[in-house]
Amino acid sequence: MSHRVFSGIQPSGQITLGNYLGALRQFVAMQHDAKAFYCVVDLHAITVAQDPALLRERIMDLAALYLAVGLDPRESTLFVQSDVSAHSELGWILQCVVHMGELSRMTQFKEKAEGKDTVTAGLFTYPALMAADILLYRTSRVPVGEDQKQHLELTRDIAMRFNSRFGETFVVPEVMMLKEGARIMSLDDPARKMSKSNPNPQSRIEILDSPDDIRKKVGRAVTDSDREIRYDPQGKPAVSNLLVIYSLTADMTIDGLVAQYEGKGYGALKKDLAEAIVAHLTPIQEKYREIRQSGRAEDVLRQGAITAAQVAEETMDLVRERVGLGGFRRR
Ligand code: AQP
Repeated sequence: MSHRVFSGIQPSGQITLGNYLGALRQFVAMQHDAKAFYCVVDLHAITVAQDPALLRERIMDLAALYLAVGLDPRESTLFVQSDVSAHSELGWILQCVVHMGELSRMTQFKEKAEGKDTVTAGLFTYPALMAADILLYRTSRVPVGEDQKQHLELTRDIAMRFNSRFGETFVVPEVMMLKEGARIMSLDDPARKMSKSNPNPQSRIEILDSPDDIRKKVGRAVTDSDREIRYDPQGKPAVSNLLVIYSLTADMTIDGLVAQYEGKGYGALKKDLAEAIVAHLTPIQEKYREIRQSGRAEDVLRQGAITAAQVAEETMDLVRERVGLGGFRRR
């Protein structure tokens, strides 16, 4: 077992096709030949205000979805971030390693803070907690979408700085991004990525959307000015985005799709795309409902928290020793 894999998703809304195609599907593919840890990152979700009862529901929704898409608790450790307190502890230590200037350059912070009167300190220091999540498990590979690339680069810098200051402690992780699908764009604006917390629900397909909602949302998706169906992310970003989604959900090449729709209008493409998404998501939704009703996810998360905490504590013992912190509980 050569690789350690870690990744997470925030329970900050209903999971989108962007989260699924860019991240979640990679989680499933990577669990077979690695020791994998997949987390519901609830501490990240509270960097913006969350309703407590809704947050709890969304944690369980996301855990059930992890299982429904094919994450197997016999292969992957599935757990909730706040159940392993080492995440917060290492997050603090890494806040004392990362620089204000580095955090200020993070584009996700700038985007999320834009237009707000006030934002939490947690939103600003989020990348230090994310670095902690990853480094705790001595992770070598992190499957993520493109929006997380900058945070991953900072994680690597933090790991290298820590190692050079305190001695070899952390594995410096590699980012794993798909060539296609790493950045699925909004249906209403192809200049913005699809996001679960976008206030406009028409901007995204949610994994649990009904077939009718999927058909309506795809039907209303913006398209580009001329009628030609071709793959050109710069010149025709909206249609190119639809082609990427189509290719990934129907498992067809983009070239094959372009040839298939030559001379046909956007209407035909959208109609077939909606059906491809419905066909792809229906079995996942069926499994999800069954798992959600069974209460199985709770048992998985309970066991996952125990396994994850053991691994995380081993790392923390070393970190405390390296940094020169306390340690009296164990003496
Ligand atoms: N549009 C996207 N295309 C491809 N991958 C995406 N991811 C997010 N959006 C897209 C990837 O999904 C994983 C989980 O993301 P997250 O929950 O940590 O938060 P995020 O990256 O900020 O995603 P959202 O959906 O935009 O959430 P909110 O609205 O809560 O901030 C990550 O691997 C991410 O790259």
